[in-house]
Amino acid sequence: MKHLRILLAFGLVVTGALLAAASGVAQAAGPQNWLYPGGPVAEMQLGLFMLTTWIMVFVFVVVSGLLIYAIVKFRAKGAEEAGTAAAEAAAAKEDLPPQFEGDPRLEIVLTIVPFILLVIMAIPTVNLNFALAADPEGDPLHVRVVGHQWWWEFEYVDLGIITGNELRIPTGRPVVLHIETADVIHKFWVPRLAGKIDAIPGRVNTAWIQADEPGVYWGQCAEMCGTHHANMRTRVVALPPDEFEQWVANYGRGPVVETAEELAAAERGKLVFETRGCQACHTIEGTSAVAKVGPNLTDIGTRLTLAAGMMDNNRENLKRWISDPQGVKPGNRMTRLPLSEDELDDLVTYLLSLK
Ligand code: HEC
Ligand SMILES: [Cu+2]
Repeated sequence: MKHLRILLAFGLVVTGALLAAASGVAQAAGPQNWLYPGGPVAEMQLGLFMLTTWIMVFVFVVVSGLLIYAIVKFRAKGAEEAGTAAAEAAAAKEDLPPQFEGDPRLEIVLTIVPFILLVIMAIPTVNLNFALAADPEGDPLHVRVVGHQWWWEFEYVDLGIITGNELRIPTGRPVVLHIETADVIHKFWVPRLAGKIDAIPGRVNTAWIQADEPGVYWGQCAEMCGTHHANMRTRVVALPPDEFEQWVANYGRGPVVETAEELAAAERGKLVFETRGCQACHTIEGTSAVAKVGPNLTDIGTRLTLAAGMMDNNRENLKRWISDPQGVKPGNRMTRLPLSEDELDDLVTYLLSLK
């Protein structure tokens, strides 16, 4: 009985230490730390994970505790002199322990306890699967998500908006994602908002996310999809509902500039965009460019990053990207077009004014 109490105390100490470590990890909120959920879906998934983890920790502690107990308690006495003739003679003389076969009480316990533990895990697992497969309550926003090598396309089916790599959503409102791929298998994953969801050729997988607080939630393609799998990132930008509505209202309104000079440059830049090859692959609302090989650039001036999260979106990086896309992201599907320094300047002024 005394040993059992020591064992129990040992189990409690180990479990407590693990708990403390786990909550420390959860609080270290990195941008992709799924232990730090940013909405109800990730929270429910974390809850289930924690439940199963603690059951596993309990099993581990009990089993290894019994093992340690048995090793210590039933170790060969006088093992220090093992191998000597005297020790062997002593061992041979020692009586064998009582011999018996099976123990029905022990076997029943060893069957029932794991069964109960599995049931405790199975019920919430099945429940959560059904809960997440059902349509969320409230008035969800529907977004078609399409994986491309190596960028993401987001189409707001009810709003007539298409963006790339950056998903803007209102806080506190569920967003149903209809996930597809244009080429190979990808996997949409924004760890702080929900677990991974496959993008499979010929299929549409549905899932929903919701962000409770405004902020930027990082994502990463989670299925090896070619050279730039690691550079196929995404940002979910959660905005307060009125700011989201503002973004929706501003979408496609054309250049937003401060001076007449800038406006003239943006107009020239638009012409470059429409006539020098960009229109063969990109769309910008309100221009003659309607192609869909690359990301829709209608709101490119509002985006935080370029080339699926590879670099910040600013004047310098945009110039670098347009003048040498293959140098920045070798093998990606954008070609370099010959432009003069002035044309490039005007083009970048135009793109950054689209916000
Ligand atoms: C042959 C097709 C093609 C042409 C021509 C092309 N692009 Fe692209 N563009 C793409 C593709 C594909 C991507 C996505 C690359 C990636 O991230 O993997 C892209 C990405 C971009 C991005 C980054 C978008 C984002 O959300 O990260 C910008 C900006 C851009 N292109 C501007 C231009 C401009 C300006 C021109 C004309 C000078 C141009 N592109 C010509 C195919 C093209
Ligand atoms: Cu991918």
